Parts: sequence; structure tokens; C-alpha cells
Amino acid sequence: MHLADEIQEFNHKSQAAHAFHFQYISELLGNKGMDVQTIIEKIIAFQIAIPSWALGTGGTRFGRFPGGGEPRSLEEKIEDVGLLHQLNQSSNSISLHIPWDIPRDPAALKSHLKAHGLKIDSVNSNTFQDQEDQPLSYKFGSLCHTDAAVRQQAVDHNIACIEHGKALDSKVLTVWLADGSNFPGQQHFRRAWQRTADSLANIYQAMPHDWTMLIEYKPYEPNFYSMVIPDWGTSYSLCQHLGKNAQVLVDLGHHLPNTNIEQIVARLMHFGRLGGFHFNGSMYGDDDLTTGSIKPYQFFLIFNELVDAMSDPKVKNPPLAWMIDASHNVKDPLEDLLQSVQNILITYAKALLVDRTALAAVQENNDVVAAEELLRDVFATDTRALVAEAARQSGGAMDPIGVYRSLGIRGQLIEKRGKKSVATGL
Ligand SMILES: [Mn+2]
Repeated sequence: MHLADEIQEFNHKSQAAHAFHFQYISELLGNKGMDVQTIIEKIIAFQIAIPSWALGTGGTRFGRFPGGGEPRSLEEKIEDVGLLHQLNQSSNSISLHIPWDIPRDPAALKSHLKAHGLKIDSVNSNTFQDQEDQPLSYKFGSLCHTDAAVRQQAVDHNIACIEHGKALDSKVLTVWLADGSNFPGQQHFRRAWQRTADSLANIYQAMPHDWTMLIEYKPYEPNFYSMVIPDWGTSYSLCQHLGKNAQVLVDLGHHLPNTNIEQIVARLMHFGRLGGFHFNGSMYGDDDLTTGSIKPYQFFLIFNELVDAMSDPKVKNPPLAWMIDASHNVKDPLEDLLQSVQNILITYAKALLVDRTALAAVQENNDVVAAEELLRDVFATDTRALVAEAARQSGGAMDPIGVYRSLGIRGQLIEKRGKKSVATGL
């Protein structure tokens, strides 16, 4: 039986239970004057890119414990994302990492993508590690390096990424720099910023006019004293230096504990400079845990700001690139991604339920308790039936992980690819 038919059969089996939950939330929202079908259509339209490096089991510097059946090639990575998309109908693109996923035959790859209903999202450059055939080392930085020849090598690599992306119809280059210093005095802060800005300008100029450069920030790791781009302010300053096609990328895990990420998101959208989003879960730092697994309320508050700005016609922020950037070492990577997408959709759905007119009124009146209660009421609303209904209407599985497990898909992948196949990447 084909997977599409299997999905229909599973949906059919749980239809009665689903109808009960869906009826309840439909009445609840209907009584508040909301149109449930409009919300469902927004959930269906929300698509999250899957990074090619999240399809293998992640690890730490201490070890890696792959579960087998990992994709051995870019083609197999596309097959895995195609499988995810078939299950949840919400993962219609794949983000590539160069040089881990250099497309050898773009035409063949494009037809492979099309066959799976997918497209290429962003291309991601890598100047945080040395490649075997690379003449100069990034040990002391790439775009910020003191040696102009190293900077040029890193610029050329980013331009090569743009070329690979053009061949696959991508329109986004994501730049994350590991550049920084490990000890006080090692790096001159102002000169490092200026060299980075000049290098980025050379890449920006090589970018087609309809492309976007996303600049990601991170407070620490792999450098532990200073990072050249540690925070959103530095990313923003570089974007202003470059031009309107440069945007800040917020990665949820790239903040120090207790940072008010929802306020950062609101600020950047107010300035029209939020370009993309990397979803993951974080306890301490860049933990790359499953999205929404640790602080679901904070995640809701972030989505609340995103939806608030997206639904305000006065906000002139471009459409955002949504991507998962996580991979963990104790879960089946495909189950982890299915969980993450479900958590994102459930939280997005909650943010869609906020009565923005009522919230604005209590905010303007300084009614602290009413404002907080309004958000808490929405946060406590169970939106899973809305997400399940969106999946049902778009041909996906109402319970994607249930279907994945019942069909023994990991076992099939191990049989096909072997117990010891390990995906390229982190
Ligand atoms: Mn990221």
C-alpha cells in the first residue's frame, strides 16, 4: 500500500476521536466570533524548512550514537524530507549546507525535489571548519581574519554557495560565523567588526538583486571570550551597513539564558529587519533540543509577537524564512523533526487565537492583569485538534509520529541503507 493510502487509513481510524475534539474547539472559537476555517487555512499555509544536517543523529564532542538508516547522500536526504512532508504536509523545503551537500547534478536534483513536492530553501555557508582541500585555515577566523588572503578564501566560498543556490532556484544565503576570540586581548574588537563588514559587503555585491542574505548571531561557542557577531544588535548593524537585502536571522538557541527573545523579535520586525527564524529548544544555550520542549510559554510569547507584527499592515517586514535548526543525539532524527513541526504548528495556532483588539485595549489602559490573563487563556487552549484538522484537510497524517511508528519506517530505512550508515553533517 502507498504511504498516502496508509495515512488516509490511519486518519480514518482516529476520525471519531478527532471529530469530538474538533467540534469542541470549533464551538469555543465560534462563540468568540472567530472563523475556524480561516485559522486552519493559515496553519496549512505555514511551511517550515528542514535542514539537510538534521536528518542524521546529532552528537557532542564526546560522542555520537547513530541509530542507523541515516541518509547516505543528498538524494536520500531529499527522500527523508519528502517523507516528513508527506506525513505532516508542513515541511515543503530543504535547507542545504555547503560543502556537506554540494549538488553535483542540479538538473537531476531539481527533478528529484519536484517528485517529492519539495524546493530548496536557503543555502548555508560553512567557514567554521577547515575542509581537506582548503589551502588556508580558519583557526583564527574567516571573514574577520587578520590575513586578507584568508578573508578572500571565505568570501569566495560564500560566493560559491550563491552559485550552487542559483542552480537550484534558492534565493537566500544564510551566514553564521564562528569568528571570535577565546582570550582577552586576542582580537581587536573594532577592527574585527570592520573586516567582517567589508568581507560581507563583497559577498553581498555578488548576490543577485532578488536574493536575501540572512545574518545569524550567537553569544558564544566555539569562541568563549568574544564572538564577532554575538547579538542581534551586531547583526542589525551589519545589515544596515550592507543594504536592504540583508536581514537578521534569529536562532532560538543563540541567546544567553533568560534573554527576552520575544522583545528582540518585536524590535526587529518593527525595524523591518527580521528575515528568518531557526527553531529549536534550549535549556542553557545552543542545545539544539526539540522545539518547544523546554519553555513552551516563552515559545508562545515569541510566536505571539511574530503573529502580532505579521498581522499589522503598518509593519513593513518581509515574509520570514522558517527553518528548524536542531538535531539531537538520543532521538530518531525524523521523529524529532516531526515533533518539532507539531510543536511549532500548535504554538502558531495559539498565537492566531489572540484577540489583538482586546489585547491592545487593555494594554493602552494599563490593565496588567487583564492583559496577562488574555495571553494565559490562549496559552492554555488546546490547539491540537486545529493542527490535526489542517493535516487532514491537506492530506497529511493527523498523528504523524503514530503513522511513522506503526509502519516501522525507521526499520525500513535501516534495511535499505544499513545499520551503520551515517549522514554527513554535525
Ligand atoms: Mn541556526
